[in-house]
Amino acid sequence: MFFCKQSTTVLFFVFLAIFSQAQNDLPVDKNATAETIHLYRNLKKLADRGFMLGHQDDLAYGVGWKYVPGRSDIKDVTGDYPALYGWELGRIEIDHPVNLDSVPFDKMREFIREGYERGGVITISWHLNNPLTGKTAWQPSPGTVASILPGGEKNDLFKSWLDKIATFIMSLKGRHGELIPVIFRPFHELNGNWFWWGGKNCTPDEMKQLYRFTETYLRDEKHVHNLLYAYNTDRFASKEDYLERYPGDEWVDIVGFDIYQANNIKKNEDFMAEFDKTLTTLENIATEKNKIPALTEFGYNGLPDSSWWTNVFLKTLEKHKIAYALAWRNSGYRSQTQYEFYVPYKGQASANDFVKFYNAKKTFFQKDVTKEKMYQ
Ligand code: BMA
Repeated sequence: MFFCKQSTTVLFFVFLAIFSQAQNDLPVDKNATAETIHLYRNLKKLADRGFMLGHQDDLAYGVGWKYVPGRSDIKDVTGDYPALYGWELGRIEIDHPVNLDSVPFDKMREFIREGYERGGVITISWHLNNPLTGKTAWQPSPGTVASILPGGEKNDLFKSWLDKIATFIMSLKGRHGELIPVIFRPFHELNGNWFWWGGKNCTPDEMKQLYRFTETYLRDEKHVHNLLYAYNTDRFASKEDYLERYPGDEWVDIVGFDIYQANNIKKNEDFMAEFDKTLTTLENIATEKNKIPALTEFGYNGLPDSSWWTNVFLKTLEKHKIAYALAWRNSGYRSQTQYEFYVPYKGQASANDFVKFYNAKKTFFQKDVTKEKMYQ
């Protein structure tokens, strides 16, 4: 009897400890809104069972169509929407009414609300112009990052750009007036050399400072509390390589990377080996740091391999634990040889296989994620 009582007491404290640990597991913004905290915790739980499939600009356009209410290439193929919606804020900083991929910001706000109301999750990237030169994100210039840090000649300009980001993010509201949580992934692919903020275009320390400055400014000056922050590299070689520009555990909720397969079916094996290795490293980092692992962008442009979804992508991913995978945009055909799409449209070579991928146990699309109630 005595033993029973004792073990019941022990069990009680074990449960209490587990419960309070879960309750203490907060995003890096300790004042995040209730919905944002729920999203953070639910993303972690979901990753134990599978991953959400996302698509950039899914509701805005697809291959051969633009702005058809309710349409989505993923829905045309599977009958269901993606679970995650990617959107892009490039050019909001220069007060353009449309982003760099021609999506009007007013329409984007409506699409974001639509996806959220269906229970979907929102992630946002920002290919912001070069603040030092006024050129695009892809035109680096020495000293750009240093120029926007405090004390730099463009710090005020950069802050005015962040003001615009804050205004947009805080204009995203659900039916009850609540702020819509957003996974923000600023300065993505930050180990590559193609963006002004990336790779050799600044020092690791400058990047860390920029990440922390951006977050502090949005959170503490602008009082934005509906963001989860994703740290987002491109492909990487090792844990050290991945963490070279990492701003620190207190600045990051989600750890992710972007990866694209080169257009060559014969290269499937090479891609799978690299993808597998990179995912393992990412998972180890996420576990060690108690962060959410994610595939922040992926794609195989043109999808020439009819069984790529199950034979290459899912085959590799199902061995791993990530919360979501975001496919890049379906901007369509510019000519027969110039095209850009990363999910199939109706009739495309990989469409049947994508339906198999949709039906797989580990993949979450809109109907699955609605049931998950990510914001409660
Ligand atoms: C790139 C391409 C471009 C696009 C940019 C920003 O990968 O899709 O066409 O402008 O992303 O969204």
